[in-house]
Amino acid sequence: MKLLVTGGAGFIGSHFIRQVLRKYPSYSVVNLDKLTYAGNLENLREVERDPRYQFVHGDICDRALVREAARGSDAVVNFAAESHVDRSILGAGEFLKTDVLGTASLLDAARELRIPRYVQISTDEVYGSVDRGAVREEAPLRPSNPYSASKAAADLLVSAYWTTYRLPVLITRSSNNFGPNQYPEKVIPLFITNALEDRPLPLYGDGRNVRDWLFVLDNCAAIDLVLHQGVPGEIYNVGGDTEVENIVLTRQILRLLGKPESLIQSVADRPGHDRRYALDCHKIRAVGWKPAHEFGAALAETVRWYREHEAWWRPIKSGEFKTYYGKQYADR
Ligand code: NAD
Ligand code: TDX
Repeated sequence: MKLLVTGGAGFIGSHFIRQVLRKYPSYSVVNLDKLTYAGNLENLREVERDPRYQFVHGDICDRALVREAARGSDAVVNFAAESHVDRSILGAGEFLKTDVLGTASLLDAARELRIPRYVQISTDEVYGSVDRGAVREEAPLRPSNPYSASKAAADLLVSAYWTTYRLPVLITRSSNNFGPNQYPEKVIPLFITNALEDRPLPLYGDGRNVRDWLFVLDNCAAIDLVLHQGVPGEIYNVGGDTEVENIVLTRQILRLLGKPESLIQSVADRPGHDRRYALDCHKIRAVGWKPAHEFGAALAETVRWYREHEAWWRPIKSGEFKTYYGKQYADR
């Protein structure tokens, strides 16, 4: 099988590429990535000399390039996105371009080239905040912030290409991923690396918002399953079955690092902050997937990885990164 993976230099995409090349000796992967601030070819060192792997530097909005990169592919797996909620609150422009128009460009290429499978990597955030219970795939989309609105728009477009053209599309909507190689703007790597530097951990609002945590390798296994066994036109929720309040998560990280709770700094809440996400995952469980990693052990492994890979995250947390947080968040 020949795969076109987009956004493969980011957090989840790079794990997915490494997992696929390890598991399927006969597969090849073309990775099309723009290398935005979140893209990092360090994440792909393990495979960069593998003759089955090819990197193409470019934008999924570039329709001519996408068509060239996709030619001959058996499937497209689209991870490429602007992915951070706080950045989308500062400005939605890039989110609309990449998440919506970029998805449209990939769908048109898949349609034109008659690619037999298209997998869209989406998120639990498209359902908006879930007060009680858990949402199924048919639930209405009620995104709360520009990021989730752009992802919801992309999902609707993907589904429309099934309804209108019978393009064989599949969508996965996962809960919050964590693990090695996650850009340290997301809460778990931000808090681990801040704590390692004895810097404050900026906890939004009352710290009681709930996220359902999923280890990145479990998400990659779910995407693999949907790619191979999913039913075209269908959407699959992928949750970690581990709901944790942010304050509990924060204390757990500090405990793992042996750092004091005095590092916790309450800051103003994120505007439009979703209180809770919760997915009903019966559908993908019926296909044969469930998370294989226990949250506590996976969090400890993640903490260990950041402790042992300062050379990966220290350069990221200097320069532009510092300015971004210094100006926009820590000091507000
Ligand atoms: P990430 O921000 O770490 O990586 C995104 C990648 O996409 C980067 O390599 C970046 O360079 C690339 N990219 C951005 N714009 C591009 C463009 N226009 N053309 C080509 N490449 C471009 O993101 P992630 O956390 O790995 O998330 C991957 C996907 O999974 C996203 O679609 C995201 O919405 C979704 N998702 C993420 C989570 C999570 O918790 N991280 C949860 C659910 C869904
Ligand atoms: O500094 C912080 N302080 C804080 O309290 C940050 C960055 C976050 N938080 C809170 C906000 C959320 O309740 O932690 C929680 C998690 O925040 P993020 O890591 O920014 O993730 P979230 O907003 O939940 O979105 C994530 O999950 C769904 C990913 O970034 C998305 O790409 C994915 O679609």
